[in-house]
Amino acid sequence: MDSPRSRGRTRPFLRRTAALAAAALAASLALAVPTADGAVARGRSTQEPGVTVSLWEWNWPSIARECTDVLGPAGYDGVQVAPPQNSLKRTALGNGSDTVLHPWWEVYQAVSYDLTSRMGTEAQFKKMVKACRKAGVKVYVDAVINHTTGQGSTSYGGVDYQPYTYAGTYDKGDFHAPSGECPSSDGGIQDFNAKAQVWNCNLVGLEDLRTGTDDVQAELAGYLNKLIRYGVSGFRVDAAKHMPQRDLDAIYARLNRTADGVRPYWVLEVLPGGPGVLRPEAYLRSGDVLGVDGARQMQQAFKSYTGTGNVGSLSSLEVFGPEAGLTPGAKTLSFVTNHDSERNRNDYLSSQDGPTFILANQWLLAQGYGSPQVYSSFTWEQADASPPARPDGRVTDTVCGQGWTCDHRNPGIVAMVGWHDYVGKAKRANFWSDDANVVAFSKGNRGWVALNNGAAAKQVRVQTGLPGGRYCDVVGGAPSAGACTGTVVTVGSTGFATVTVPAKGVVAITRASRR
Ligand code: LM2
Ligand code: CA
Repeated sequence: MDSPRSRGRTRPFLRRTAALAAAALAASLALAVPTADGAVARGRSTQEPGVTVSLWEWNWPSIARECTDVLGPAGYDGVQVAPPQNSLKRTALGNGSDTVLHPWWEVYQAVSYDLTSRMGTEAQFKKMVKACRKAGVKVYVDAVINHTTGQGSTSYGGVDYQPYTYAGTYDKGDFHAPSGECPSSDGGIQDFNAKAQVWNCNLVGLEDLRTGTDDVQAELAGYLNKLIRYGVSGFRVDAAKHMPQRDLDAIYARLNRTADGVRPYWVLEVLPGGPGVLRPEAYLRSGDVLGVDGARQMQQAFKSYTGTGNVGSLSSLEVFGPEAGLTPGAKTLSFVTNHDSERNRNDYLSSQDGPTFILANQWLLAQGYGSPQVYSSFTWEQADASPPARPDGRVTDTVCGQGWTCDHRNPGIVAMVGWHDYVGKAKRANFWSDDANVVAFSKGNRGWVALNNGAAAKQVRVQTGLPGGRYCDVVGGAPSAGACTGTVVTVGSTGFATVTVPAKGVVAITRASRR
């Protein structure tokens, strides 16, 4: 099959021309665009992140290595990393059920914007970004900009703090609650349908920044621009639902272009639920959004035959996207799970679902809805558990299979990253299903795929949309020296093929895997 990099990458001799073209494109996007509420947002990058992987809470040296050794060669376009800013470091256990000194969520409590964190030092972060970019992998940062901390007084960066007082960064006037701008009785969010509370009160006690002020916006933009200077390409905006659109737009407008000369990617975490201005759809003007509802629908479809009592089937995903009530693909970062949803196993799939989880990721890559993101992190039993770490909380190097999941390395997923890249935005056609566990479809005349979420192999006879010939399955095998290492799919002169799709498996071919 064609090099999976052929789309996402520029060969070295093309880089200069590409950079010039990018700069021209960037200039054309620099026009100020007035928005509905009168604010002025600077134009956005039209870049989509392609296929990314979230290496959540991997330390920086491990991510650097992974970019070079695995992500670049496998054809991943980008990597999302955990919040790199200085954070809370707990010094004692709380009461009762609190048995984890350094829970994973310490990193979601921002203390300052120095980059000394559980994942490494500022120098290690910079090195990691450099190594990833060199491997052709862009870096996206989880940006905690809605709040600071809700507990503690000690941080990984050694900076001490007190409630609403962070020397050199913020004081009381920089927060909503002490400024009298949170309308709830206890300073927390009591009503998740009331925008003044959702935006201005303390989410689970986390001190809520006055993101509408010039001072706070300058501080946050300073942080994000530092990351951009280090080579970062964009941001997953944590708790974006807890900031008004106009604040997000104002912060975004202050951001510089990335090393590629384009506006940074900007994807907002806006959980579904809540009326009007609190809906994900209401944030599309301000950025892309996380595809949380899509992840939920995938769980319902994939879990139906595993005995958990859920209804639905793989064939129910024939309709997926806006027609199924989801946000538009071009504005969505799609995923099967993330660090929050994997802790909600009743509603979302996770690595613990084994082959079903792998297959769901393969399906998302095949379907091509949104910009798909694969997720690899650490294994846990307790929801609060720390990633593998030293006693002082600093995360240790990743060893796949030893406390770390690494599903992005699964050969079946890697193969579908290549297939996704090869078929590009070609339209889905020839959709076929058995009304239960098996679906098949083509993408334009670029490729064809079949997926089986059942417990038994199934033989299907379907239209592939491809010219007659012998094709190598690129998932169970690959083309090699004029032959196939795995299954051969024989397509007849009318485009039909008879194919056996393995249980919990995939068969995929492309124009380029024809022999
Ligand atoms: C997010 N998106 O909007 C993250 O994806 C999610 O993982 C974060 O919550 C949340 N927003 C805030 O950034 C996690 C975790 C919480 C944890 C917070 C802050 O799910 O449980 O809250 O990070 O570390 C913890 C305690 C909670 C306590 C709070 C403040 O679990 O009991 O609230 O700290 O001290 C009293
Ligand atoms: Ca807020």
